[in-house]
Amino acid sequence: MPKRDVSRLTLYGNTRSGNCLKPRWVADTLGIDYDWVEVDIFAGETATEEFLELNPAGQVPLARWPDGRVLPQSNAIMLYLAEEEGSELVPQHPFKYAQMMSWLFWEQYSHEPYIAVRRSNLMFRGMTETELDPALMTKGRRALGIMEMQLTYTDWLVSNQMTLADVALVAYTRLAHEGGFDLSDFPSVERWVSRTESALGLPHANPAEGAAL
Ligand SMILES: N[C@@H](CCC(=O)N[C@@H](CS)C(=O)NCC(=O)O)C(=O)O
Repeated sequence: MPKRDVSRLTLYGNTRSGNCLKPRWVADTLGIDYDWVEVDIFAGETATEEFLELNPAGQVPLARWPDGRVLPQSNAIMLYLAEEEGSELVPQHPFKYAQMMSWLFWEQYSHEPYIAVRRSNLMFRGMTETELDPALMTKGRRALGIMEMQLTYTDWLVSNQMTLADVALVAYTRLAHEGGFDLSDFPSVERWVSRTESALGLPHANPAEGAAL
């Protein structure tokens, strides 16, 4: 990993990781300047002494400011960037704010551990379908079903516009096909993925075309 003389926000991340792209999309959407440091997880770059000094958890994404502050955790970084900018990605109303937080916690505990992990096992860890824990598919589909229930009735997960809940959840939902999930079983989720990708200015992650980041 190159050493950097930071003079502005630095985001350490890997562009194949949905978690890492979340804060990058928020920074891009809000016009926040940053330097991106690509970290090769599989080459052990999150386990070097230099990186562990920045984040003892040995994980990306990680935000670092010139004054020495560092912040891990994708959802915390997104939230901080958006709140600092007074962005509408964060609802003002306390209950809507709490609803957004509810989705953010749910994403980390009940969505990412199944959908992202299944994708990672297939895409990056060389596992075959038969080697995978069957619970990853069952619980991942359950998560998609919960999103479908909400998105059947509303265009966005919270409120009548995109919030950080949508940004967090689209990160791996748009790549769910790479984990073997068939989004055509969840038509409202599929439409919401396109809507959110358009709002973020992202290319559509088309299953037929393979990975798009
Ligand atoms: N809850 C964390 C998860 C971060 C995470 O799992 N990062 C992975 C890449 S997606 C990582 O750095 N893995 C390296 C490792 O655990 O050694 C977040 O949302 O930022």
